[in-house]
Amino acid sequence: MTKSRVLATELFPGGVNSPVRAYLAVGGEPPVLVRGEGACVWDDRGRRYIDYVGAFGPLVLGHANRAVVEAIKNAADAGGSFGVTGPGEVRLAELITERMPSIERLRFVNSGTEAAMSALRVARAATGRDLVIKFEGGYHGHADSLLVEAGSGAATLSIPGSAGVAAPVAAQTLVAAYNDLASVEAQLERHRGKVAAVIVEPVAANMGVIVPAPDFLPGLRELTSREGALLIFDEVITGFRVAPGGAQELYGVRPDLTVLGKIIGGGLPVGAYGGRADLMDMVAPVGPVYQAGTLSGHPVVMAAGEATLRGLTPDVYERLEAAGERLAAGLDLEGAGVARVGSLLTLFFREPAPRDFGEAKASNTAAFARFFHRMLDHGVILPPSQFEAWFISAAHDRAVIDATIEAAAA
Ligand code: KE4
Repeated sequence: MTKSRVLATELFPGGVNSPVRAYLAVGGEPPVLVRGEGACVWDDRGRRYIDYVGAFGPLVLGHANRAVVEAIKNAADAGGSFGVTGPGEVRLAELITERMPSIERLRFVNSGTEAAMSALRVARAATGRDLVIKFEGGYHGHADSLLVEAGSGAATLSIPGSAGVAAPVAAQTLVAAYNDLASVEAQLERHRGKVAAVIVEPVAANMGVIVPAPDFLPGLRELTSREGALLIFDEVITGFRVAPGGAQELYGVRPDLTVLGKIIGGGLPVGAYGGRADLMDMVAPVGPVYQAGTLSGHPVVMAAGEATLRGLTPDVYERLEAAGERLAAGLDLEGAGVARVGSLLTLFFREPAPRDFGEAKASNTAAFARFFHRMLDHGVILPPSQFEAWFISAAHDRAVIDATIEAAAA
């Protein structure tokens, strides 16, 4: 174990500041990465890797994108956070609301977790109902009420829910099956008049990528409208990645509230929640829902987010789609199946690619772990779990994609 790892293990639980980084699902010692540029990262021994982690989604333009770095430098040079609304927040919010018209009003926070928990609070206040429905394998951050059979880190660590979540809190969260409208209808019927909201990753990405069945998202819209529950799209990963207006544009379904993160901060800590103006006017200081944050809307974060969204031009989306298509077609491995939406994909060690969490869980995770290390040895670094998505950036050009395909076939 390297010296820095020994020190890290003494300083942080498991030596990490987020569980998935400990490589428990794939074994071995994580590299110590010290530099990133474009589609690549370098470790402390100078080894180069083609990177499909991309900070788990935010770096859709690649590492150290010049426009993003310049924007961060200029905002930092102008001084820090002033404790009043600044022009950077307004500019980024304008870009977000232009591209996602379902968001009439929004509030910036500092993580996807904060955004999701705040959106649930608004939903409960707006409906006067206590229960929420999430999906098995869905991950919306680590707020108590959402760590109930969560996906992502929890699924990777095989912990259904989490220790420390009070039973009465967990009891307020119902679980349905992704791509199974009947399971949602059953929960709504069983708890008629008591469900405040259904929260869903419109493209599931925390059980690996699971593509929504054609009737799933429209069905959720119809069921929640009929039952007087709100529909919340968690677009922390899909937002501005799978289409200029996110999954809600791609699939043509308008949620009541949207949760955002990752890309809108250009790699810096960020989250946002927003939607119908009547709902967002429930939030303090206008309405009775309290939510606050010392560094919410920080000028440097807003500048990074604005530069990133401005860098997401039609041409870049075409490149992201072409790169995703080429990579998916090239990952032709025995016993493996690829699920993809745009520049978001997962290579599952099961065939065909799973349609829900149950099928995803049945993937051959040992085969994934072997593949992960083989790719690492060939200079490609993947998210260290079968239950994570690979993130392609605008910097992943044809040469990088073809080198990845070659490494996978080696
Ligand atoms: P954060 O609180 O980590 O900023 O966002 C939570 C979150 C909310 N919603 C979705 C759909 C998410 O994917 C996430 C966080 N994603 C994981 C990756 N699957 C972050 C990586 C990690 O936990 O270290």
